[in-house]
Amino acid sequence: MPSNAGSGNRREFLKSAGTVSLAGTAALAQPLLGRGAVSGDAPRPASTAGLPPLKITDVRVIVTCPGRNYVLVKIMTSEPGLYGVGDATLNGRELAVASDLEKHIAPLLIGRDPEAVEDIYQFLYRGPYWRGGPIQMTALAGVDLALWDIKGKRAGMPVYQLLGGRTRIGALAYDHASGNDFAEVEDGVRKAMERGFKVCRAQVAIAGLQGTYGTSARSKPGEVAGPAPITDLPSTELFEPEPYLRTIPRLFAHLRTKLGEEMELLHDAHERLNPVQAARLAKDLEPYHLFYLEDVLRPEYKESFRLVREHSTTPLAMGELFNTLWDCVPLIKEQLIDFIRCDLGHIGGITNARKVAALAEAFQVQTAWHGPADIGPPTHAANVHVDISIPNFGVQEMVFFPEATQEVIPGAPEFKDGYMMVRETPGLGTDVNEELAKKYPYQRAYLPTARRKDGSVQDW
Ligand code: KDG
Ligand code: MG
Repeated sequence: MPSNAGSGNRREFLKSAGTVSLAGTAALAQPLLGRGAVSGDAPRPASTAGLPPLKITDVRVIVTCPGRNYVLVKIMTSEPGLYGVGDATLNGRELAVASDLEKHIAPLLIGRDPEAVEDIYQFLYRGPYWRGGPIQMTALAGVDLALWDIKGKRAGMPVYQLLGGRTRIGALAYDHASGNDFAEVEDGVRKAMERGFKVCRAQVAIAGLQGTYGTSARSKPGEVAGPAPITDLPSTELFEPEPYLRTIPRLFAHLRTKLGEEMELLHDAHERLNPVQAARLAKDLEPYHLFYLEDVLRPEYKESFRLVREHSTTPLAMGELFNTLWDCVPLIKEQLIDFIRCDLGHIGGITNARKVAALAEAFQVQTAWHGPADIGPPTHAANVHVDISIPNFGVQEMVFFPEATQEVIPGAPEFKDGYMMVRETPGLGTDVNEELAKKYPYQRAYLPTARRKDGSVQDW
């Protein structure tokens, strides 16, 4: 499989090859903007910076389970050895996205100019008439990341350079600490500190409630982000707001008493509260100076953030369940949040994330892109390329991928002294080993679900 290395030489070669092959052809005689070659294609130039025109020749969708399910998109081009790899993983609905890509999106891409990244984004977002939604926007993200990867490789530059160049050395990263009691969580935060993290998320099991969000997937602090247990059908957890609301402020009181003020701490409420409960939690957590409190409300209830804001100065973060730029507008323009936490893999990729970041910049909101284990290394790489090239980056959630994942999908950003670093290779820096991927076939898996004690459905 061709590697990123040497693409500079390839570029030089193609520049000269392009000049030769185009000479005397009709392409040179055409005006700069000719008609597109495929249905609905953008007007395309006869050449780009002396390189011959490029076409998408194939779109491969790779579904693999090296520890957990991932969906990768590999876009092949007419330039020998030049391809891009994107990630289109949507936890629990992987096959729906894979099918959207294979059946609906791939035929639209063949023959198209892969360099027209924004145009392809617009075409795939507005073209089908039906907009948004996690399945469509995850598929779009897979395509978008692969196209940025191609663009970077063709330019001979890491993607962050194409986004404007470095604004910082690396992306401040946060780790996850969880446990069955306060002492276990404290131990997890200490381990994170020892490894160089300056920010850590803290989640604790709630006594009497089995399987609280954030505590079951990885009970031992310091381990790699373990896969959620692969079960044929979803598990059911139990949630009651009152014990949760009593426990979490006590957890942070414990952590501040034991660890002091130096370590930055945050907490994910995971969309489980109603407005007045959310306001109470934010208020009760004020003395412990969280870096932020995440997802206190469900994404449907954006206006309820006003109530939370009125009652507390705890910084708020929201956004992993948003799918479009317009989902972000209400919270950002009223400064109802401090951190926008979209998932690049579910909001259409880098092309849309840049716009979200720019919108946020105008309202003093910082970014904190979602970075869990259930999105693949190309999305983690994309996160960091954006993080290190924008002015209003806040913090980056990160995971350490298990060995099998690293072998199948190499190139995830590296962790160094509390920061995430992308590789300095052209493109995103990630790849997929298609042969190895075949050894790990898809396994049906669901996210857990949750219910209240009376049996009614609860957000997990
Ligand atoms: O698939 C769901 C996870 O991505 C989500 O539960 C993780 O909330 C999450 C976080 O903040 O990482
Ligand atoms: Mg979250």
